Amino acid sequence: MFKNETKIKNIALAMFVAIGLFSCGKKEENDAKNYENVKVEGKQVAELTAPPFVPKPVGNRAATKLVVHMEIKEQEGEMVDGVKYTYWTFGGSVPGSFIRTRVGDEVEFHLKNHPDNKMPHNIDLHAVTGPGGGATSSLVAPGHEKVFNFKTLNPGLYVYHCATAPVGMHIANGMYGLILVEPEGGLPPVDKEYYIMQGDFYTKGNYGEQGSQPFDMNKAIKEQADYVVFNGKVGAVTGEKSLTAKVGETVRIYMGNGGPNLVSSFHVIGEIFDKVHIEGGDMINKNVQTTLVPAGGSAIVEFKVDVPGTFILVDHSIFRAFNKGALGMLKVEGAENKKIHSGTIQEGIYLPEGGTIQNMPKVNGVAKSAAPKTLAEQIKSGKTLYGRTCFACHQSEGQGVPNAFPPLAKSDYLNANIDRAINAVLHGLSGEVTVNGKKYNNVMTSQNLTDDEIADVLTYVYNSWGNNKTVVTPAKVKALRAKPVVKTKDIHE
Ligand code: HEC
Ligand SMILES: [Cu+2]
Repeated sequence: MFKNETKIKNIALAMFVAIGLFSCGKKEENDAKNYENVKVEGKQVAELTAPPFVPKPVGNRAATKLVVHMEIKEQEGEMVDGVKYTYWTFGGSVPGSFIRTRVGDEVEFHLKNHPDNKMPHNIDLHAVTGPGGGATSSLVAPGHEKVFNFKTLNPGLYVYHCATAPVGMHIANGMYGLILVEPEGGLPPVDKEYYIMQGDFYTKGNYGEQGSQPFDMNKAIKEQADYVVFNGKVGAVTGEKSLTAKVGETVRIYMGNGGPNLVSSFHVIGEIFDKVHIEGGDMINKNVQTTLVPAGGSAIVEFKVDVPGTFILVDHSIFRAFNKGALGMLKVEGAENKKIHSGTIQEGIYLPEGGTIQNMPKVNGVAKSAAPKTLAEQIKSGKTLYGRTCFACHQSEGQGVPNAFPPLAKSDYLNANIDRAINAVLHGLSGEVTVNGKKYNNVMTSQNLTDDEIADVLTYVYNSWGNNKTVVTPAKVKALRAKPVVKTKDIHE
């Protein structure tokens, strides 16, 4: 009896689910059908762009026959200063060329494998309805070209990638990109559009190990990425290569994730996404802090920039950002808006994250001095302070982290100018600096320490790891603190 009742319930449930699925499936089929029957007008060659740029919007144009010429190139590039890596690319960049289509377009895809390449490749476009997303019809040997056609039936932002065995290896070497299928009439216009794609890389040597670094299959299988980057390399979207916008503009980022393994928690420090096309589809979420971009997936994010400054793009799995490369920059120029952001010591670029992580409780900087300390006492207290504040970035032996945090050990920058070092701790430091011949372009937050503490910690640093044994007195720090902040390129970019 009891058993029977459950049975009936289960049958009812199954029917309900079946009807639900059926009707849902039917509707989607109708939508896709609509586009299947859209007539195309004329023929044009698709504009392709390398990241971080995207081709012109489709606007109001009718569906057309769109010819895509995509060339595969295996080429050496630089993962980070001094680290060479052989990338396999669609169109000569990682991620590959951005393809922009309209729903209903008939795409004639020419996939060319450069004669100098060593491997066969193909392409699986997630925007394609059909076997392998095109992969089964596009396998192409070096020195050959394959042509296949498809019709775009579903609007959205789609990943494409190589799907030649071993698939993971082809993707890990950079073989992915984005294809946008705009809806009829195009996406609403915005002021700036950019193309960013995350990828994880696996090398024989660890992060920053110099020289030519081959792909490491074992690390890839274990998902132990040495590099997690935006647009194929560390620093592809920082410094001179930062994205730019002006106050008041709306920025749209086409964000993809090639993987092969890791999902991205995409976040822009100091901004809130006004709109997110979740997973690159139709559904729009609003007022989002961090959006998840799956491996082999995408998102379209939009936000208006209201205040000037440098906004940092990160994968909020935050060690990836600060230690593996998943960090980009958007530089916004224009007038301050004190109502939205008051702007404090560091002109407000970075405090939401860096500030809360690193700041010690605010003190007013007045030295509560007792008797002056001996050098040994200063070093002892400085060592403790170092472990509490500087250690996180500059590391235990002052060795720093390649391409992220400059060394304090034998640092020519430190040893050359004491005032400058004191100012860095007092006011923070951002913009490009060169330490021991290597360039850094990152943000050090101000440290909120008293004059005594700054004197001690710098004395400790100067008397360790081969530095020049300077003794920094609280009086010297006090004198510098009293001076107005000079907005040089070092402090303010
Ligand atoms: C949040 C990470 C972080 C912390 C904490 C930090 N720094 Fe820095 N520091 C940096 C970064 C990043 C730079 C380079 C800034 C740039 O690129 O403009 C830097 C640069 C410096 C420099 C100049 C460059 C060099 O290597 O000689 C000195 C000196 C320095 N820091 C000292 C300190 C001291 C002392 C402390 C602790 C009181 C400290 N920093 C805490 C991140 C940090
Ligand atoms: Cu391939």
